[in-house]
Amino acid sequence: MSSTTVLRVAAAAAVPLMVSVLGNIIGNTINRLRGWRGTPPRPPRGILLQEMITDAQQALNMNIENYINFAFCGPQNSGKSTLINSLREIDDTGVYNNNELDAARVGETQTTRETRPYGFIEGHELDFVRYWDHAGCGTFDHPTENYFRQNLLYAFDCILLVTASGLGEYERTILEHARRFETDVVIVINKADDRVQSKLRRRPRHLGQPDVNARRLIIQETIDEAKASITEELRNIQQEQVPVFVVSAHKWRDYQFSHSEEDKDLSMEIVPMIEYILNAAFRRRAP
Ligand SMILES: Nc1nc2c(ncn2[C@@H]2O[C@H](COP(=O)(O)OP(=O)(O)O)[C@@H](O)[C@H]2O)c(=O)[nH]1
Ligand SMILES: [Mg+2]
Repeated sequence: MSSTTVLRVAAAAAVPLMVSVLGNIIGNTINRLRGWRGTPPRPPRGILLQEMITDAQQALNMNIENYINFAFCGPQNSGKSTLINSLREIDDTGVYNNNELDAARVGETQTTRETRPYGFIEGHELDFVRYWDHAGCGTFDHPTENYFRQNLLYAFDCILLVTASGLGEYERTILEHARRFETDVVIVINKADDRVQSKLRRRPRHLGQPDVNARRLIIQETIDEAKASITEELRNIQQEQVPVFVVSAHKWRDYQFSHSEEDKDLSMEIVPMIEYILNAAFRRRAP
């Protein structure tokens, strides 16, 4: 076949989806969920589906039928905006039209003042997914009883509770309400690259730079230690079923550009985290 024939065949067929770095690893999970675009998530008991659809539209301008929506909550500075950017495979400077394709603003002086969605360009294989940078999370110590309901957190397919340390009052309240409103939630321990760095600094000099196996061992230790303390806290509040993912938003972003195995290893549990939330969305939408 000549190259012009190939071109003509490609043009006649449906436009192929852009395959992302993530798609190369968990393409099947993405495609399976894609088929459920158009089916809204199941509402929690006591809330009518139509009411949930309308409320989400009116309060947040959120379309829960045609998009899969994930909420990123957690204290300021835990890296929510950075994580959203890295999952969208852009750096922190990407600005398009001040719309939902912009980069989420990162850093202390550019905090999120309003809850807003970030998406993908049409034709990207994740173009049916919206990541919501949730405003106001963790800006107060004692979220009110109505916080979850007022912010319509139950209308999201899954909540990602991002923290760089342990569980405070805010996180515990979100967990409790998520259980009450039958909404999936995961805990994301971000900035784990910092923990690896401190471990490396403590490594005896005579051992030199770690090789691949030593590096992977250090990473696994970091993940295990970070999880052990959170798991203990979760057990104390009878929430041990909540999954915990230890990640580095920075290293996942680096990996988009470097494609180096080292960056991928150091991004830690980013891929299992995404796979988990996509499956959570699937469970909530598929009958
Ligand atoms: N070391 C490290 N720093 C991070 C990571 N993610 C975010 N940060 C830094 O943490 C700070 C706060 O990030 P930002 O995304 O604005 O947090 P937000 O307030 O939760 O949205 C910024 O200086 C980021 O560069 C990470 O994975 N590793
Ligand atoms: Mg932010």
